Amino acid sequence: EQKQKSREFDKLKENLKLRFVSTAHLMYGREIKDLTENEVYQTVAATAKQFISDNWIKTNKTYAERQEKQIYYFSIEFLLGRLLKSNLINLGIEEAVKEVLEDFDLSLVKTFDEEPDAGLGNGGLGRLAACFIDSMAAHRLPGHGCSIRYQYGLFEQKIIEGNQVEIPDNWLKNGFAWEYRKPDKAIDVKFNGNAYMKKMPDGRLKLVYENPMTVMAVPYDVPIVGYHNNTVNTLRLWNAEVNRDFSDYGRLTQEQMRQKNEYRNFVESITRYLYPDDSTYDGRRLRLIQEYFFVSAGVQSIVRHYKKVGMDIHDFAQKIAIHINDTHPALCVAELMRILVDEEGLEWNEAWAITKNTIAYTNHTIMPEALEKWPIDMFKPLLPRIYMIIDEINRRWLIDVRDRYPNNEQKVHELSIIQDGMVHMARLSIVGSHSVNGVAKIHTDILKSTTLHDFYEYNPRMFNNKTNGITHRRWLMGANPELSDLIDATIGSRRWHRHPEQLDLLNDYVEDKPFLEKLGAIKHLRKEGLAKYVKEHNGIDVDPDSIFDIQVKRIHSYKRQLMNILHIMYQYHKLKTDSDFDMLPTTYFFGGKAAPGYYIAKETIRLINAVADKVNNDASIKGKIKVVFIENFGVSIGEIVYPAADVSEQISTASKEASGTGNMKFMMNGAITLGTLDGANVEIREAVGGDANCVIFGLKAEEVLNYYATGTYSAWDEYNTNENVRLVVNQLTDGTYGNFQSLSDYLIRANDEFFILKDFNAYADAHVEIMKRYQKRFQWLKSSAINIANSGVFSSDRTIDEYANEIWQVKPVMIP
Ligand code: 26R
Repeated sequence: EQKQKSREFDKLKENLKLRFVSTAHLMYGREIKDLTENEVYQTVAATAKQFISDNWIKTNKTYAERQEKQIYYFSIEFLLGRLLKSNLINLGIEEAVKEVLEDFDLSLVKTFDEEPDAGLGNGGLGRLAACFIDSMAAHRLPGHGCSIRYQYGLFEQKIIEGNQVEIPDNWLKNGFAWEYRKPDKAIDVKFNGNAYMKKMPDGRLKLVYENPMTVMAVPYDVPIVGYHNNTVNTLRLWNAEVNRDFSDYGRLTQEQMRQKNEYRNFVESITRYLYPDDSTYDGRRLRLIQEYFFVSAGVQSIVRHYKKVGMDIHDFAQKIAIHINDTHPALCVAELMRILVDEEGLEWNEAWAITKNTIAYTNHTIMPEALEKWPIDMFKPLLPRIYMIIDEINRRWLIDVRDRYPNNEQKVHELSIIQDGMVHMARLSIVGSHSVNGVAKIHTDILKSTTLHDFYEYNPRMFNNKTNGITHRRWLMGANPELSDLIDATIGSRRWHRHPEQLDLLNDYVEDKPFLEKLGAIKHLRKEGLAKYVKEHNGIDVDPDSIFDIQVKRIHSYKRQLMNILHIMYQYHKLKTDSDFDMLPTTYFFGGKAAPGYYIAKETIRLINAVADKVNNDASIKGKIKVVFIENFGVSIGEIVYPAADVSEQISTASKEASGTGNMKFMMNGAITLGTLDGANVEIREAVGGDANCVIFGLKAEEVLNYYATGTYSAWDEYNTNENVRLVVNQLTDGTYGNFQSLSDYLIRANDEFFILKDFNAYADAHVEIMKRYQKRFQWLKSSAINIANSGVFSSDRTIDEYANEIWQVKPVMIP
């Protein structure tokens, strides 16, 4: 059998080699040895595509012929990162490609680095969408993504003199190797103009939509490759382009020319930029235009394809599931109604039943500033027909509400989709769907009891939880191949690659000394790797024998990077002034982008760099503390960072982090969580068997919510009664690190919205606990192993199975 396998492998290599050479000839007219590194990358990608396309065609054919139910996951962000390595892993040809390249004296790892990240997302929400499409394909589910082809992804972050500077992310400059433009599948999307109902001679009302502005949506399809299973699904990214008849320039007046240019500028602006805010609504109309643009194009193309394969519009909800990732695609509700009523001629009631049964909604945040609402004054002129439909949806909905709660206008106020001059997108999403879910148990509970309480009371049965997950193929097998190999060898099986819950077989080895030694050695190796990266990119020397304590995520007040750096200031002060104080050498890493207009977040970055500058250059502390800000954190840098962590900082104010997914990436790579009882941390603690294998501290969600409700927290009192807090807050303005009046004011004058001062001592104690544990090497490694062994439930494969069974009602489809 072994022989047979190696013969097949040699055949595969031979095949790859031939294709590799001929692809280089075809694309560049050159020999392999004369290709630039980027051309090598493009050639390898194009070679891989040849292995993908047969299965892509077969997959689409199977779905269409068998009229299988399809899932469409609408998300305004897909944070894919690089695709070459994950595609090779999923195709099962990574090793063969590596060896073929070696035969040409080329390195596959170097080739991977040539690929720019597809950074079409801000953070957690966008990365979740990317993990989900990977898992849907892995589980043979007919699930596709729908989004926008931004010309510029999330900005590139540079740190200049300690400050964040934003550079446009021109990720398409060398082309995107994985996309297929499909101009013949373009769709018209209409904005502006006048919409009204006109009475016809026979007395019936007919819709009139005059003078709309039409934008052409052109799809770019990206194949999403299943893991060793022939399934290739589609991520469809829409690009905005000028109308088909645009280049007709015959005989135009000056005014017509001007209008034409204005139109072109407008169209080209629609898909130019990804919005770089991770939580604050800045009221920009272009965002709403983006939302309707990709929703309308996406839903129209679904219906068109649905009819083309010969299915009956009345069965739509049995054959199609549309999932909306947060409220950004909420207009799916109104757009599907528009198509069913205006274009397919269905009665309102039937169209409404189909719409509700088709659509499901996930909420990702309780942060009030992130709950989308649009002023009617902006909405109605831009989307006149869609506004009419939402108005009608709301009129009918409020009849039900008043029926249910007679004489209770308070309820009407809370539940109305259109209220106080605003269109509320979360309310539209809930009313127009059959399922609402949160992304971790505690988050779902908070939605039910506070944020969405009135909707929960109205219809409790539609609320459910789906705890997030991450793809273990990228975040363990891809990012940490040494650990992956060790797991295979230890449990003597690779079944966990396909069934990640079987990682729990490792539980039998968590006290096995030789295994733990190897685990420790791999962690050390990965720490050396990160140290090397930091040396190259930051010029800072860090010691791989120090504790690697890491917080990487978007910079946001509620995530409390500020608490982390204040605590480092405290430790540094103790080292300098208290001869009884000692600590284990620790390297603190930070990474993450701040929204360009988010002043406090940017000041936090500036403080981290000011502290780094002082502490890293103070020889008197003998390297006990190092602080590193990793520039431009994103998916690919994450693949270097997560495997190198000893300690995973998950310190959001309890109740605020809906789930977190970085916490899962760290855990799966053997880091110990230092965190609050927030988001999925709660379930991580459960999974590792409680406090022995993670360190939990701080206020509970209930306490936090209680403080908000009663308004009884005083940062000023905390400052006056807590000397540690007083010390570090004073240092913000006394010149120790420069002037950070901004942050001092944020904490004291603005009353420390996220309880940094309140949780400060508990956080310091948690660090003491971490150091105590780290000194017992065997115990520490055992904890690390227990974290890995119990991380299987946080694979997005598990999450996706739950969505498939409990929300979408879809089954896997075998592709021959
Ligand atoms: C309205 C608009 C400006 C906007 C608001 C909020 C755009 C983007 C967001 C980002 C939010 C929705 C987000 O990313 N939430 C994160 O979702 C992750 C995946 O579920 C969670 O793990 C994470 O806790 C949550 O903050």
